[in-house]
Amino acid sequence: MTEHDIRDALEAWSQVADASGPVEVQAACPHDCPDTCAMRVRVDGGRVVAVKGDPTHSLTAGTLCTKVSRYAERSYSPDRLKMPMKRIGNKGEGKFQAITWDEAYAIIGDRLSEVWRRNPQAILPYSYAGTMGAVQGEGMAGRFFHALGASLLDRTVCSAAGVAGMRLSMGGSIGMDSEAIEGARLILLWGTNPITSHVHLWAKIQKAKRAGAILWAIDPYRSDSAEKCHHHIALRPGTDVALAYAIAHVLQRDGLLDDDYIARHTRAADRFLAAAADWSPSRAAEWCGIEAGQVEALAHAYGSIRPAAIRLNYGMQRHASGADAVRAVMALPALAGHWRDASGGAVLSTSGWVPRNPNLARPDLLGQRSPRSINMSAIGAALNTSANPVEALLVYNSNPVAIAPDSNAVRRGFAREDLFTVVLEHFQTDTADYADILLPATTQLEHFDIHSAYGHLHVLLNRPALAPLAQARSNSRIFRELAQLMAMRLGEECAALGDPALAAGDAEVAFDAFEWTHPAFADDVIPRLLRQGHSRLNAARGAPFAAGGFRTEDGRFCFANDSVPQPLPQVRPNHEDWRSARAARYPLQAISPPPRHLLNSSFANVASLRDLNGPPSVLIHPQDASARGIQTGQAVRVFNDRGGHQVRAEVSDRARPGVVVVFSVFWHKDMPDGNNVNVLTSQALSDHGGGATFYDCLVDIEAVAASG
Ligand SMILES: Nc1nc2c(c(=O)[nH]1)N[C@H]1C(S)=C(S)[C@@H](COP(=O)(O)OP(=O)(O)OC[C@H]3O[C@@H](n4cnc5c(=O)[nH]c(N)nc54)[C@H](O)[C@@H]3O)O[C@H]1N2
Ligand SMILES: Nc1nc2c(c(=O)[nH]1)N[C@H]1C(S)=C(S)[C@@H](COP(=O)(O)OP(=O)(O)OC[C@H]3O[C@@H](n4cnc5c(=O)[nH]c(N)nc54)[C@H](O)[C@@H]3O)O[C@H]1N2
Ligand SMILES: [Mo]
Repeated sequence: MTEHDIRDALEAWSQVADASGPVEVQAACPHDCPDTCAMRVRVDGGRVVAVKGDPTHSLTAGTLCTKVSRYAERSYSPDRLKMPMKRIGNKGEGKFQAITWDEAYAIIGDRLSEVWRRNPQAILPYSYAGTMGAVQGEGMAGRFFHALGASLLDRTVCSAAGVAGMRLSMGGSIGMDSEAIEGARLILLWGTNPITSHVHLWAKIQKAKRAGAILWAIDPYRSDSAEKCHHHIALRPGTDVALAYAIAHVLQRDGLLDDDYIARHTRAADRFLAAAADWSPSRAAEWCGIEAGQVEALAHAYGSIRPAAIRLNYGMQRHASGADAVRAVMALPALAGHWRDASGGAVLSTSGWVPRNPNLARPDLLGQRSPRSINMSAIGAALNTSANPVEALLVYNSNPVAIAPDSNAVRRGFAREDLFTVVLEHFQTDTADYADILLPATTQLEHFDIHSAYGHLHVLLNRPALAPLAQARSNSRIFRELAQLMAMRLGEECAALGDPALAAGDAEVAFDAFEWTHPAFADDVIPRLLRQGHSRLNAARGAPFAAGGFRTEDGRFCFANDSVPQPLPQVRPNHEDWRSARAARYPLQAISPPPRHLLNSSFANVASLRDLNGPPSVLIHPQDASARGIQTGQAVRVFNDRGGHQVRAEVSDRARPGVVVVFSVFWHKDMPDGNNVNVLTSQALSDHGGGATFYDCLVDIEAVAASG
C-alpha cells in the first residue's frame, strides 16, 4: 500500500461510526495492561449498548475483563465531567464552578504565557498511561510541550527499572512472543499475577497446563495465579537477584548449562557465573526467606524441561534492585539455552518489537533548547523545591495525587497556592480536586486512536463509536487548541508553536505513530490492520533469539554491562531493609498490587466494580496478625512515618510471614480516613532507570479501636 492509501484509510477510521441503526464498531482497549484487547462496540440508536471482546483477535479471543466489559457504564456515568470548570474552593476541596471552553482557554492562556515568559521550564506536563493510544497519549500533547520548551517528564512510575534492565542485558524491550507460552512445558510466573493483571494470557497458560506444562509462581504472596500453579516460591520482596544467581549456581554445578549457546550468543557469562558461584542455594534461601530445597527443585526443573518460558511483569521490579532483578532473570534462558525454542525464553515486554516512530511527539521542536527532566516518581519532591520551581502543571491521562508514591508530599505540592494546575479528566479524581482549571476529556468510545501493545505483537485501531458526550473534548483536540492559543499569545517569541505538526489532524498523528516501511509491517500487515482493525506485526516469529540477535552492539546477550558502574546484577538490601533499625519500628514489608477489578486508580469509582472488589483490604499472615491481636474483618491501620491508611484486615497464610499485601490503588477520598496506600510508599528510586519502588516499603499495622 502507498503512504497515500494508508493516510486515506486512517482518515476514514478517524470518523465517528454512522450509528443510526444497530452497528458494531471496531475498537481497542486503551488501558495500561499488557493485553491491549481488540473490542467490538455495539451501538444502537446512537447509544453504546455493549462493549465486547473481538473473537477474531488471537489473544482477546472474544472476551473482555470484567472491568472493561463495563466500559459503557464508566463512559455514561452520571459522574463524568461534563463541562470545563474553575476552582472556587480551596485546593483539594473539590469545589468548582462551570465555565465555557473559551473562558477556560482564556485563563489558561493568560497564566501559561505569563509563566512561559518568566521561564518555559516552569511549565511541566504530568501524564502516564490512562490511555495508551498514540493520538490521545503523547502524539499531540508531546508536540505542544516540546514546542513550548517545557520541562520534560521522565515517565518512570511503572516500567523504568525493567526497561533499563532489559536494555543493559538485551539491548531493548524485547523477548519471546507472549502468546507462544501456550507451547511451553515449564512456565515460571516470576513476579506477575496474570489472572488479575493480564487475564487473556492466563487462557494460554491454562492451555499449556492442560497439555502437561508445570507451573511455578515466584511471588511473595499466594496470588490468584500462584494459587493455580503446581509450585510456589514465596520469597521476600526485593530478593529476586539472589534467587536468579542461585538457579545459575545449580545449573553450573550440575552441568545443566548450554555451553554452546553461551559461547556463540552471549558475552561475559564467565563473570556472571563467577558471581553465581557465591550464591549457593542455602545462602540464597536465607536471603530470600525460603527453603534451599525449593531453589534446587526449581533449578533442576529449569535445567531439564524444555521448552521453558518465563513470564515476568512489572510488579517484580518496583524495588531498589528492580532493574538488576530483571536482568538477572533474563540471564537464565541464556544460560540454559531456552532462547533456542519458540515457546521458550522470557518476556517482560514486547514493546521493543513495535516499529514506533521516535519523532511522533516531535522532540526536534525543542531546537537548541534542552530543558531539564523531572522524574514523575519523585513528583512530591519536585513540587516542593523552591529552586527553579514548577509554576504550571498540566495533568492528563494520570491521577498523580492517588498513584504517585508518598502522597502526602504530592498533596503538599499540589496544594501550593502559587502553582497553576490544569487537569484533563473523565472524573473528579483526587488530582482533579487540586485543579485550578478542570477540562472534561473524551473516553475511548468518543475518540479515535491507534495502539500497539507491550504484552503481544498486534497493532490496533480504535474507531470512535460516539461523538463526544456533553462538552468533552479529546486530549488531541485540547492540545491542538492550546497550541493555537499560545501561538497567538506568544507569536515570534515561540516560533515552534507555528509548526504545522501542531495543527495535524488525528489521522495524521496516527500515521506518524509508526514507521510503516519497517519490515515488521511487511506482507499484508497493513492491509489487515486497515481492514479488520487489528493485525499481528511481522516480528518475533519462531525463536527470535535462537541464534543471538539481541539488540546489543554485538547481538549477544550481555551478562555484564561495563557501561554502568556495577556491570553485574547486584544483590543489595532494599531501600527499606528488613534487617535495619527502621525495621525495628516498622517490621512488615508492604507490597501494594492491584485487586482484580481495579486498574491502577481507574475504575475505582465504578459502583458495580467497587462491589465486586469488596472493601479495601490488607492480607496479613496469622502469625503477624495474632502478634497484634488482629482478626479478619477488623479495621486496621497500616502505617509508617510517612502516613497511615485504614483498611479491613484479612488474616490469611496467602501472605508470607513478615509481608503484608495492601490491595490498591483506591482514591484517597473514598477511604475512611481519606488516605490510600500511597501515603505509605516512598519516593526512593530503583537501581537503574529511576523507577518507582512502591513495593519496597516497611510498615506496621495496628487494630483501629471501634469508635463510639
Ligand atoms: N486488574 C488489573 N490489571 C492490571 C493493572 C491493575 O491495576 N489491575 N495494572 C496494569 C499495569 S499498569 C501494570 S504495570 C501491570 C502489572 O502487572 P503485574 O506485574 O502482573 O502485576 P502486579 O500485581 O503489580 O505484580 C505482580 C506480582 O508481583 C509480585 N511481587 C511484588 N514484589 C515482588 C518481588 O520482589 N519479587 C517477585 N518475584 N514478585 C513480586 C506481587 O505480589 C504480584 O502478585 O498490570 C496491568 N494490569
Ligand atoms: N501503591 C501503588 N501505586 C501504584 C502502583 C502499585 O502497584 N501500587 N502501580 C503503579 C503503576 S504500575 C502505574 S502504571 C501507575 C498508573 O498511574 P496512572 O497512569 O495515573 O493510572 P490511573 O490511576 O489508572 O489514572 C489514569 C487516569 O487517566 C484518566 N484517563 C483515561 N483516559 C483518558 C483520556 O483519554 N484523556 C484524559 N484526559 N484522561 C484520561 C482516567 O480517568 C484516570 O483517572 O500507578 C502506579 N502506582
Ligand atoms: Mo503500570
